Amino acid sequence: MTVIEHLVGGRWRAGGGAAIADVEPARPGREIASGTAATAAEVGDAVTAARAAADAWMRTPYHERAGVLVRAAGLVDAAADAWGAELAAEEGKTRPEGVGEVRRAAEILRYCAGEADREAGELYASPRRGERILVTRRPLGVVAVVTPFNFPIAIPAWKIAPALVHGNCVVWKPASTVPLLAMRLAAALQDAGLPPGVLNLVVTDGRTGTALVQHPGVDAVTFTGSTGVGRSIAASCAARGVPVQAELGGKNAAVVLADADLDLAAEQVLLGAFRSSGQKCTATSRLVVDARVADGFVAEVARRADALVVGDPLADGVQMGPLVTAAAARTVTEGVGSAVAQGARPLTVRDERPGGELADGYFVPPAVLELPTTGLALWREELFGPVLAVVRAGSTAEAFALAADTDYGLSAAVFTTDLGAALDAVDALDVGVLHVNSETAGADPHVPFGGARHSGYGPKEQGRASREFFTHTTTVYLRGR
Ligand code: UN1
Repeated sequence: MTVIEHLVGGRWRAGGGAAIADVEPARPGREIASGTAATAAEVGDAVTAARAAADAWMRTPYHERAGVLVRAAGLVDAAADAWGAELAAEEGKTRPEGVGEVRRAAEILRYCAGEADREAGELYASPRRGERILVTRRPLGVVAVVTPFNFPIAIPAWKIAPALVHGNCVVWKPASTVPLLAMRLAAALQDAGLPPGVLNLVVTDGRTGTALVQHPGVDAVTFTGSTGVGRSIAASCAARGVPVQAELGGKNAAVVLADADLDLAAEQVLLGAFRSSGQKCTATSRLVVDARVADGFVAEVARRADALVVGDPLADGVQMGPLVTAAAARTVTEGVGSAVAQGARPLTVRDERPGGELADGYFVPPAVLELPTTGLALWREELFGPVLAVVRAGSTAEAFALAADTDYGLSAAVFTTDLGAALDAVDALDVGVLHVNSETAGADPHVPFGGARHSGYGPKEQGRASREFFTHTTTVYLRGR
């Protein structure tokens, strides 16, 4: 069995903290890895190691830093099948999703390596003779990277790769439920030639994670997770005066208009709502359907949800695995129960869970429920599971108003064959990511990703947007003599 270790100053070592067990959510009796958590003092060692490495790394040419990412991408790609299976075992998403995510991490590493070849600043004219004004970029220093369980390698890659290529050092705290994939990515970067201390990995609980984000040696924090935790991290960063980027929750709507290709819409809504068991901040958790097509469309979505193959994420043909922990499964089950008690009408009928060796797994059946009003918590609060809340709209304008009826603003999807309606959606929906005729989830590495209002705080991630967070500018008034 794999031993969970921490990477500090280029050396792998055991932690001095409490025991941690990495179990399969499909078979919680089976441990994949075990070890001991990092203590606050060890987190401090990691920050010290990062600080010690910072000056040399920031002076390393962009192309040398990028070379490490390119070599790491090759190692990650070569291991995609093996690590994808480990990811599926550890996190619970299906094996094809796990393998796809590992390949996506490699693609992100490669995209970020390309930063070395992209423009590195701006040049302005000067109002004075003999002068130009140059805006150049500098790294921030030591960045704390705090990542969630649901994308154990892709989200870390899209935070760590831009941090590194732009010349920062990193101390990374992954969710303690997914230490194995964290170790795999850190080892790939180390094997690709990253100097000691440039990337440090500490696996620990949230309380010790707080010691990381509040450490005086940390110059910036990037976080993905719940809105509550993200806001408290943002507040503590503001109190210390350090930049923070927080990628938070979502309550994302798919809007199906009367003229939509309904077969395509049903397929995409299913993917958005139930892939990764709905455990994505970009998952489709609300469905707004034009009343004229609602009866048939909603029945079809529920029929397909009931037909999903739920089971061992490693088995061929399985379409949905378990949730990540017993607590997550309980929260989702209770959320559905209280919605039903408040008048929500279940449209899916299945409620059995896999048996046999999966009987103790954290499985929750996919659920589609029609709501009597939008006053229910199921309409407003992120549940982070395979649950789709449906309402009907009397017109396109009402459909957009219902989709916009949320404090969140991460992603949305609109299904229509009318270009005018699609363009109206762009104006009507205050979201960071809008999909026209595709599901609400998904993010390409070369374009900005992130949400509005309760869904995010600070600069966007990915694409060139990541440079906004991982560097700051020096304006150089450059006069020859
Ligand atoms: C995706 O939709 O593929 O935590 C990425 C999340 C998001 C990433 C979603 N930050 O689910």
